[in-house]
Parts: sequence; C-alpha cells; structure tokens
Amino acid sequence: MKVFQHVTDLGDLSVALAEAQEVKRDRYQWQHLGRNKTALLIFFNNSLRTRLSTQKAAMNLGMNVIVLDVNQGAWKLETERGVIMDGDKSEHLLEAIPVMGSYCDVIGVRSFARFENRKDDYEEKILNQFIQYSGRPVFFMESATVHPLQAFADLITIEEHKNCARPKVVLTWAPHPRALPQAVPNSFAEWMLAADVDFVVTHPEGYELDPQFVGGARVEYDQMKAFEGADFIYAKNWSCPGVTRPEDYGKVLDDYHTMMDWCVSARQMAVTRDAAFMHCLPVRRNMIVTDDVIESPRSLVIPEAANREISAQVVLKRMLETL
Ligand code: AN0
Ligand code: CP
Repeated sequence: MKVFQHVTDLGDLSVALAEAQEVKRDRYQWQHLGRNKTALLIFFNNSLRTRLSTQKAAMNLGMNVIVLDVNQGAWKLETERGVIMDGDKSEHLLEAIPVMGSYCDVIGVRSFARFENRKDDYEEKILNQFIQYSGRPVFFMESATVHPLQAFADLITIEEHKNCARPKVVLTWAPHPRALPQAVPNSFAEWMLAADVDFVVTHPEGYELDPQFVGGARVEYDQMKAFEGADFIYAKNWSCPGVTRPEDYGKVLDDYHTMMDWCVSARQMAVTRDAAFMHCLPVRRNMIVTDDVIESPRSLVIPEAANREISAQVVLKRMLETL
C-alpha cells in the first residue's frame, strides 16, 4: 500500500476486517516486519489518540518511530509556491518534505482543513505534496477532508458490536462552539457506504456533506425520525461544508445556544433499538452528548478509541509488506 486515504485503498473490506481481528489475536506476531524500519509521524495539529495509537501500532510491528510536532520547535513552513519568503516562515514545504522523507520508510501526516479556501482544502493541497515529494508511502492521520484511520477503527468497532446482519447506523450532527472540519463525517460516510449497513445521516439544513463522500446516502433532517430503530448512533459536529453555499464553507451557521436540542441525550436514544453510542473523541460533554449517554453501558467510545491501534497496525503492516 502506497497511500492510505480512502476506503478503496484497503481493497476487500471483509479481508481487512479479518486482518484486524488477526492483529487483535496477537499484535506482536510481525515484529520482524518493522525491523530497522522507521515511521515518521508529522503533526501540524493537536492529537491524543492518533499520536499514541499510531506509535503503539508501529512499535507492535517492531518499527522505530519519530514524531514531529511541526508547531513546536520546527521551522515555520511556507506552503505556497512562488511566495517571496520575507515573512515569519523560514523554510518551504518543498524542501522540508523530501528531507523528512530521507529519514524514514513510511510517513503519516496530520494536517487539518484550514478553512481559508474550500478548493485548497478539498484538493488536499498539503497531503498531495507529501505523496508527490516524500518518496515514501503516506498515510493520512486526518487531512483537510478525510480521517481514514478513524473510520476504519469505527467500522471494526461496529463489526464487533453489531447484533444483526445489517445494522442501522445513524451519523448525527451535534452542536459545538467552534468550527470543526468535515474530515471525520466525510470518512465515516465513505466507509459506511462501502460496508453492509443501513446508513442514515441527520443534520440541520446547510450542513450537507460533499457528495464525493456522502454519495446518495439517505439524509433525514428530522433527528428524532433518523434515530428511530437505530442500532448505532455516531455523533460528530462539523462546520458548513459549503456544498450549496460555498461562501459559508467552514462556518458555524447558527449560534450553538439555539441548536442544543441536537445534543444527543436519553430523549433521542429512547427511540432507537437500544443503540450503541459512538464518537471519535475528543468530545465536549453536554454539547455533543450528555454525561448519562456517554457514560452508559451502551457507550462504545473507549473500545472505539482502542481500535485505533488496530486500524493503524493493519495499515502500517500493509505498507511494510509492500516497501
Ligand atoms: C478534530 C475534528 O473535529 O476534526 C479532530 C477529531 C478527531 N476535533 C477537534 O478539533 C476538537
Ligand atoms: N480521534 C482522534 O483522531 O483523536 P485525536 O485528535 O486525539 O488524535
């Protein structure tokens, strides 16, 4: 595997899910694969789970790991070509990327949506430069538009906890005080559409996800209706994707105080089929979900986060196998 960005990069999903269970059975059985191989993890943004789980996955495979927080101690990087670099940025991404590539065998990059320009974000301007200039396999650790390691871990979690062959999975928007990216819901939608589930998306008007990810998925604007008979509730906030109104891209459309009835509580969970609750974390309690729902026995947020180690290990293993 040379790039991990989309669900299609994994090939047959049932094979990938079986591989995830094989990793769980004994995660240390491939220590030889990573011997004298180095994973470089580059963070342009904060992280708890991605940083720890991906390092752990690499160590399980016997790899060496280098983590770089670009904003803490590295030179400030220019990303635009043609700029006269007389400002605060000392180095250009076009030199930094091949240099970083020269010290490792695989590269993971986290670089969130910047919300400056929808086109730049949706064309994956930063990650594509890593693919083009690093000379290494690149895996996305949340880019401007996707978070595939999260979506893979989510699918593993749903497979492990489903009680019927084809569960109803609902992705619901929930309120948040700040503008958040669309990467998590984009990837979740992409992966759910590729999996054997009954998938429904619910959000207020104006938050329509990009068709390249959400395709023809069922959208239900009435959250209570969407929740009826659901087996899994996947909550996440996202800012305006700018599909219908590009000028609103990256905006929070309404004061969150007026949207609090979208916060997932016992009221909505009551109409589900005793649904499990999921969220990628970090989560703001009593904005996205109430204390009682996230603390209930039906909450999967901790096993879901634990599966991040498994999804990362399957991806790193496949990259090592094709080096
Ligand atoms: C990020 C987001 O919403 O994309 C990371 C989630 C994994 N969340 C925040 O910035 C709070
Ligand atoms: N879910 C997730 O990616 O968490 P972090 O932002 O803490 O890595």
